[in-house]
Amino acid sequence: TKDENGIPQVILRSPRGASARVSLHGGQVRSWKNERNEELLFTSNKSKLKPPAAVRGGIPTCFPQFGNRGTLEQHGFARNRMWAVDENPPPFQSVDSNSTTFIDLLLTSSDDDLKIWPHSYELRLRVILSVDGHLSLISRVRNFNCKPFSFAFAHHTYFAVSDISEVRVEGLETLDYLDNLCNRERFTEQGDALTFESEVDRVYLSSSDAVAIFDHEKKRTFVIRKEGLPDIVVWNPWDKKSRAIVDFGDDEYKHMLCVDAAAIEKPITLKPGEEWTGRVELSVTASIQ
Ligand code: TA6
Repeated sequence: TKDENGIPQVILRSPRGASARVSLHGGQVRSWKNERNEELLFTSNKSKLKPPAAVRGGIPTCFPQFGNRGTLEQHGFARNRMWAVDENPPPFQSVDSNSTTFIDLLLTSSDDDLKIWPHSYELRLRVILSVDGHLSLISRVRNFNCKPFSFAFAHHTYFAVSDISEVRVEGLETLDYLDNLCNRERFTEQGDALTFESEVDRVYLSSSDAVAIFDHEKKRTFVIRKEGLPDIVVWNPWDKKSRAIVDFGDDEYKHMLCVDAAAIEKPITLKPGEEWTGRVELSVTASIQ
């Protein structure tokens, strides 16, 4: 189908009523709803929703760069390109196809992009919605070059929360992190859970456990499980930064939190013909707090 701007999109539905909406613009998950049709992802009311602008919300695919410390647009170009439906992808690792619905998308190097990032690649994304409404993203990057290339990667996930000051994140205890607010200096997390009372912009390193986001007011817990994506980005712009972001409402920071499965500290290097796979599974439960 097409969205309100005529952009092709695919809607996945689970038999119990959960759904996910994936846009070919950026290979971006734009919506993920639970069985009560509640929207679980945040999108700014001020976001422009059509190419070439980046959509400020949902789950942008950040490739081949994360952040804006590089030569490419913020978070790389993949999030701003039109992807294609991948009719016959090389077999993905086992996906239990009778208990899930999924869509395969593909982005390959374009002539224009080769001018700014001179590497031939195939980026494949499989978005999976399971029977019980879990959302999985499996990404694969293959090097079609004649020489190695390196890239950073993130599923930049904007979770919808009822009130950021009532949110707690667990699973990052004792990890080191790079603090974007202190020119990426390295610190160690001392707290026993992450709570929020000001801007946070960090890359937690080599987190292997699941990460849980407790939304106190909604009595809801998001759980993030991942493979092949060693880092976790945690970002809330708070009030001052929100005012500085043109397509972001001044008080929208209260209702969102980015927690991104990512590979940032150590970029991934692929030799010609090699392929990398990253996988993240998002689930949400009515939590007993
Ligand atoms: O660390 C996350 C981050 O790089 C923040 O510094 C902020 O720039 C944010 O991403 C911007 O993401 P957006 O989706 O708005 O481009």
